[in-house]
Amino acid sequence: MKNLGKTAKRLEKAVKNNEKIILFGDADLDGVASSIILKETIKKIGGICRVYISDRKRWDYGLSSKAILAMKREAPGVLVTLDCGISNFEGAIEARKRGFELVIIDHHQTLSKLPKASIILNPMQKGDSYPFKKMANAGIVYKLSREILKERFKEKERRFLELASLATIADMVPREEDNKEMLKKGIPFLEKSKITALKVINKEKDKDFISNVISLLNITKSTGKTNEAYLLLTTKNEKRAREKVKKIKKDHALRKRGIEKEAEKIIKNFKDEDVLVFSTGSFSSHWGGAVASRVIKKIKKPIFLYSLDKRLASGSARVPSGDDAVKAMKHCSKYLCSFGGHSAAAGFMAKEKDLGNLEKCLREYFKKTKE
Ligand SMILES: [Mn+2]
Repeated sequence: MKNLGKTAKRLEKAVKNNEKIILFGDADLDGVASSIILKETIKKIGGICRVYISDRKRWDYGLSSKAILAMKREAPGVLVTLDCGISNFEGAIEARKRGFELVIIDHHQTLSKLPKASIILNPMQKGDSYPFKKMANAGIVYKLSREILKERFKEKERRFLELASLATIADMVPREEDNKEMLKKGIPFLEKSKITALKVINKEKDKDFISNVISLLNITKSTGKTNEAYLLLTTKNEKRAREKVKKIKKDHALRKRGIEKEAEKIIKNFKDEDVLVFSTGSFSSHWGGAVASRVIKKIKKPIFLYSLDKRLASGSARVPSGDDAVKAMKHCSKYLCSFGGHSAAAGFMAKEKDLGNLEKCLREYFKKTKE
């Protein structure tokens, strides 16, 4: 994989030279698992790093300028993005301006250009000959950790396998090749997990235990610098884990009702002649993806959902298999401030005044691809 060795060497050098390392992970389980694996890897070779988990509500998606501002007092240092960054052009410039050296570790599709970073580790980038492109980000970080720890990787292998497997399932990447191999080893470990929080969640030896964990932990509340999933997966204190699980379960039930209601509303209003659902709702922007996922299960059409805040729309796209949301947005990029993600699930930001044109452009694009 292009830059795997280079990234490992850069981090080893940073530890040796006592440089500050700051990890910036995406908010979902893949971002959280990636952050935990890399943090513990760096700790194992004697380094310390600060972890920030994206707070999409406060900072928008990914490595935004707002996120850089929130981390500015950590500069100078090596800032590593995990499960985000590949489409954050402004954030990359802002990071450099604030005195960070930027290392991007991401698995999302690359756009027509790459952000300015010191190193980019992403099998999707041009010139990367690694044959399998569809790992979760935590799957890439798992390989990076093995590269850094060498023989000592064994001591962490089980925990990292559990975390990376959880992320691989949560991110819904295809269960083929490297992913299949990982899950073959990882799932039996997960079912008898040694992670304190997972032991607490699996008290009743639930048969849907893994999907239960994912629905509880994939979207959790921010706690300032990190989020509830991060804190839960890193605590060794069983009592604290029990309390946190109880709270997360309560929030989750509430959120689930909100998401279902919103999805039902969109499904009810859907007019069959449409090739595309383009809609706004009262959901907060970080639920958009969950609502869209629910809607597309019923209505097998491309769906773009957004919520508006200060004339800026932030949204989630889901498209049926065979379609490509990122390609569609590349086609309509002049009406978008930013976008990125995977072919089946992606995110975007657009100015309110461009939404009409964006919708028109997307409708035309999908109509054409159906011809
Ligand atoms: Mn991911």
